[in-house]
Amino acid sequence: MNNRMYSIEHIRADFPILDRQVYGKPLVYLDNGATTQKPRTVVDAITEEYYSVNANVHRGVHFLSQEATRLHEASRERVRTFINAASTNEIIFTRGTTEAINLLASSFGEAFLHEGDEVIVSTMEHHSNIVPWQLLEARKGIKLRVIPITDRGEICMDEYVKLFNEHTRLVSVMHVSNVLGTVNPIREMIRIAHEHDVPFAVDGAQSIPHIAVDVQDLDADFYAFSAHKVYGPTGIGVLYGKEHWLDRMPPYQGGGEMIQTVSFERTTFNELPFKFEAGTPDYIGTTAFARALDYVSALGMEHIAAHEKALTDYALQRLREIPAMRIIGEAEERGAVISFNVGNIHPSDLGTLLDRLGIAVRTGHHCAQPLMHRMGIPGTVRASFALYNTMEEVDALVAAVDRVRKMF
Ligand code: 7TS
Repeated sequence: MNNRMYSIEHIRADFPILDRQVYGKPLVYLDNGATTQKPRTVVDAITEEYYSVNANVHRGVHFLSQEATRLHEASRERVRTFINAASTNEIIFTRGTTEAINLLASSFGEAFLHEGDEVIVSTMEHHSNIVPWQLLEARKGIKLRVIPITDRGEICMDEYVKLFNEHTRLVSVMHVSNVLGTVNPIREMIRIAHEHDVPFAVDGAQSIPHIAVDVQDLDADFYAFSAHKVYGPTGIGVLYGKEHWLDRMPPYQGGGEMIQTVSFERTTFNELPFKFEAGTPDYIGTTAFARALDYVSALGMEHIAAHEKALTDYALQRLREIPAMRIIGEAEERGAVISFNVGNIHPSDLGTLLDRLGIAVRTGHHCAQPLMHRMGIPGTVRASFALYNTMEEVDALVAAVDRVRKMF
């Protein structure tokens, strides 16, 4: 590691769970695509705020309420700087990526989608970026158009371009695949969509933890992600949206916080971002989320990316030495996710036996059944890396996979 600050021992000491044993073996946690472990600073933020600040945010005149509100809104500002949004009005707190995309589908759909309109997604999408649009197919009679992918697991750009027509209203595509590891050419895809005057939404669930994202530089119209995949708490996420879109979109849910005045004759809605945040927000979670972003920023996204690339390159090289190994996803540009199958061993059998050896991986369809269908497989075993994983853990994975292979 060329960065002297990137001390893996010090980093691992920040994550108490990494010292755990499972079945009497040291835990090798390689399920970071599903959720990441939390550093002490994030967990401490939760207890500190409950012990010393807790009070409902906004509207309150008393001291604690104002302090809690200040922390909550400072977290919004922290998210804004992290993705370089132009304004905190563009940062909507949600429960996660899934809720962010549902908010978008529901509200953008209400304002801008009509029968016969088309939304473009890709074959490799997570169900979170398929099903909300399918609900609109049923409710509003819109049509989903699907970008095909190559055998290597890359977007077919020629086919993408051909999908645009006068009915296209939105493109919604993932930045990084949670199965293939593919880093999609999002910037170029956004540019093409904008050439057709079509806005572009990005599912950033798997990119935010791994690469520096600048929404203005990408020119993304919407960008969705979850705190828990970037070392933050569960139950918090973000929908970034350009203000000129959010301004024209109706509320997603009704309730407290999102209103200006309510009467039985006429109710008026709050301004951005509160228009989209009905009810008491998870203000404890947002504080902890901001701590998580501080944590990764202090390490430096570029150093995290370099560390994870070294892990991934090494893992790919070592895994390929195993007989009957099939890597699913051979994209040129790839992130810290490796899916594979070995011979005819069912992925869930392989995953269960790896678990017994202390190695936590995910198996199955990874909420991407259309992708599994495209690749002609029932599922994969997936190892996904984080900033705290080590080369020794890669060795442990490879040794365990080879051991299981020999058993079959
Ligand atoms: N989009 C992508 C690309 C994802 O990988 C996930 C979660 C989601 C959306 C949904 O995020 P949530 O925080 O709202 O649940 N992916 C995974 C996974 O790969 N294994 O478990 C969850």
